[in-house]
Amino acid sequence: MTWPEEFAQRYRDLGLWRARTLGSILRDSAEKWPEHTALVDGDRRWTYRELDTWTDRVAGGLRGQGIGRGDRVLVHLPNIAEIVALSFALFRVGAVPVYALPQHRDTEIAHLRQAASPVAYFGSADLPEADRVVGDGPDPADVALMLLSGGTTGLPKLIPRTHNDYEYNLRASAELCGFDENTRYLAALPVAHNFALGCPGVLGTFWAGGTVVLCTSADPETAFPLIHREKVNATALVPPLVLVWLDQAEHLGLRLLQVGGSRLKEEAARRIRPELGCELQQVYGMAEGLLNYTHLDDPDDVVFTTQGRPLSPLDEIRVVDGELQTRGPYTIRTYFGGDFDSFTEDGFYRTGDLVRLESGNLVVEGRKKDVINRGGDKIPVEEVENLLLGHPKVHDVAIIGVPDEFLGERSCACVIARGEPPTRRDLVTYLTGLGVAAFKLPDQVRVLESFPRTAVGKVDRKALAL
Ligand code: J2J
Repeated sequence: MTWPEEFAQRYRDLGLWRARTLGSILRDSAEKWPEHTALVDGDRRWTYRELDTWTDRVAGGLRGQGIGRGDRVLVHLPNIAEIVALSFALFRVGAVPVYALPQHRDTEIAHLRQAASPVAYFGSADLPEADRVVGDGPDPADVALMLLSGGTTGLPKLIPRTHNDYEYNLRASAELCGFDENTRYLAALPVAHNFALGCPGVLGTFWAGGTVVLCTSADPETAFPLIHREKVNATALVPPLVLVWLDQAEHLGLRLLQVGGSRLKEEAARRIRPELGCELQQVYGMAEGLLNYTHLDDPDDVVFTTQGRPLSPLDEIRVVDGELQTRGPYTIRTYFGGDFDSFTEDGFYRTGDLVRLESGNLVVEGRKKDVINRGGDKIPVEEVENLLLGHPKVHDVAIIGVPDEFLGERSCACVIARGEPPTRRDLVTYLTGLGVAAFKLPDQVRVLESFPRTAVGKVDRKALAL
C-alpha cells in the first residue's frame, strides 16, 4: 500500500519527509506573515490570519458534522475561495478531500462516489449521507488527499497522496521555482488538479507566504485584467491556453509561466518570451507523483525543446522499451483500492509515457496507454466507449486520438453502426444526457464496416488512426 520502511526511513533521514501535515502549512505562514494577503477571489480577500481563522471555523463545522480522520469527502468546486478553506479544514481534521474536476458531471461523480465511498459531498450534485466516524487530526503518514488519475486506461483511478509526500512535493517545487512571500500566483487551471494545487500551485504559494489569486476561467478576457490588477507574477497553463494567450500578444509582467499537461510545441515555446514577456518553465507532471521541470537558468534550447528533469535527487527513473518508469519520495506505490498492472514488482510506476532522455532531460514522445490527451484534458477512452455502446445506433465503437493543430490531439469515435449510422450530434446528445464532462464528447465521428484487428483479435487502434 505504501512505501517500504527502508525507503520511508531514507526519505525521513534526508529531510525530505518532515512529518508535517498540510494543515500546518497555512498555520505556519499565518504565524510568519499574519497581515500578508493570502487569497484573492474577485472582490473578496483574506490575510493569512483571516484565512487561518476561517479554516478553523470550517474545521469546527466539519467536526460538528462528525467528519474526521480518514473520512473521504468528495470536493467538486471551481476555483473559488471555498475550495481553499474547505481543503485546509479537511487537512486539519484529517479527512481526505477527493478532488473531482470542475468539468465533471453526473457520470464522473457517480463513478467517484462508487470508487471513494465519501461520507460527504461539497458541490452541486446530491449525495446521500453515510456512516461517519469522528477523528482527531491526521498523522503525517496518513493519506491527505486524493487526486484523479489522467494517465490510466479505463476509469480514472484514485491517487492517495500522504501529508509527508505532498508536503515535500509542494515545498521542493516552490523552492525550485523560487516562490517566496512576493509571489503572486494566478490559479488559472483548476485548483482540483495536481498542477495548480501543488506544483507549486496554490499550496506551494501558501507555503512560501505569497498571494494566491483565483480565477474561474483562463480566457484572456478574464485572466488578463486580473493579472494586471493583482500584479500576478506566476501562473500555470496547458498548451492550448498558451496559444490563446499568445494570440493576444500582450506583455503581462509575469515572471514565470509554467506550461504542462500535454506536449508544448517548440514554436509556441519560442514565442513566449518575446510576445508575453515572461520566462517559460516546462512541466511534465502526473498526479501519481513524479514531476519534471526545466530550470529557470537552463539554456534556451533545454527550455524550448525538453520537458525537464525530475524534481528530487531521490526520484528514480528508468526507460524500459521506451516507457518511463519511476519511483521516489512523492510517487505512489499503488492506487487506492489496488492495481497491480500499473506498478512493477520493485515498486516503479509505469507511466505509460514514451520518452527519450536528452542530456539528462526528458522528452515526451508519445504514449503506450489508451488515453487521449486533449490539450491536457485526459480522455479515458474505455470509459467513453462503454457509455457509447449503450446507444441504439452503435454496434461497436473505438475512440482514437487524431492530430489537432490547437489541442495536440482531438477525439474521433470510430463506429460500426447498428442500422442507420449515428451522427456526431446523436452521440453528443446521448453522452450529454448521461451527464458526461464536455471534454470527453467525441470531436468527430467516423462510420466503418469493421475494425482492423491485431493478431490477438483486439481492435488495432494504430491501424484505425491511419
Ligand atoms: C507531454 N505530456 C505531458 C508535458 C503531462 C504538472 C503538469 C501536468 C500534470 C498532469 C501534472 C506533460 N508534455 N509537459 O499533474 O503536476 C501527460 C503525460 C502524463 C499525464 C499526466 C502536474 N505533462 N503530460 O498533466 O495526471 O502523459 O497530470 O503521464 O493529469 O499527462 O496527467 P495528469
